[in-house]
Amino acid sequence: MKLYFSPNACSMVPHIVLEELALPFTLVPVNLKDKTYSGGDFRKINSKGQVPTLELDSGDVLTENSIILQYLAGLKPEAGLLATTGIERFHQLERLNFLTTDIHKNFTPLFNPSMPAEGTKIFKDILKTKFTWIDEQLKSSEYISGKTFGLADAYLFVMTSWASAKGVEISACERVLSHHEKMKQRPSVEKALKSEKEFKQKV
Ligand SMILES: N[C@@H](CCC(=O)N[C@@H](CS)C(=O)NCC(=O)O)C(=O)O
Repeated sequence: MKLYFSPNACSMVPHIVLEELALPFTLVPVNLKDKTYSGGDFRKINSKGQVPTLELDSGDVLTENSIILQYLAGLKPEAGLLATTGIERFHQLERLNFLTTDIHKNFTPLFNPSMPAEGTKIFKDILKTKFTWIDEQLKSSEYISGKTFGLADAYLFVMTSWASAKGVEISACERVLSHHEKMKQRPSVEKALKSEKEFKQKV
């Protein structure tokens, strides 16, 4: 499999999951500004020009983070990154969906250099509310996916990294912050951070 990615982007989530599942994969960096990669025009791989994009050994190409994550979890269901049956599966997907939509997409304007300061404040305040909701959920479960590490935990790790990079005020979200510290200790997260940092240094 090939994971088309950009360092520190949301593609770090499937990167962590690939490491967690110990699946064989190659990382292919994409320049999101001009939509190019080592093979030329990235839009020929994913016409939306977005990462993550997963190219399977069959040549099939999957896009949309939550779909890629569910596909990967399904390759090794015994790893327990997503419940395979029952209502628990749907509760885990609820959390994942909240992270990929309500949280992720409210960060997008903060990456836009033409966003005026008033707009930035509005999105930061929205995000603070969303992280506070996540913090509340972590009162009753150690992981945002439930009793054990799951897909949503890898997603939350990347979103919390963005909160710190973009100055979203989440210092009161103590459980979110300790979740982040705990995630940093996972070998899969350590490996993904290290290799993305190496790619970033090369760019
Ligand atoms: N709907 C997509 C959104 C992915 C996304 O927003 N990716 C960002 C990087 S974090 C990206 O590729 N941005 C460049 C662009 O949208 O042109 C998904 O869930 O995978």
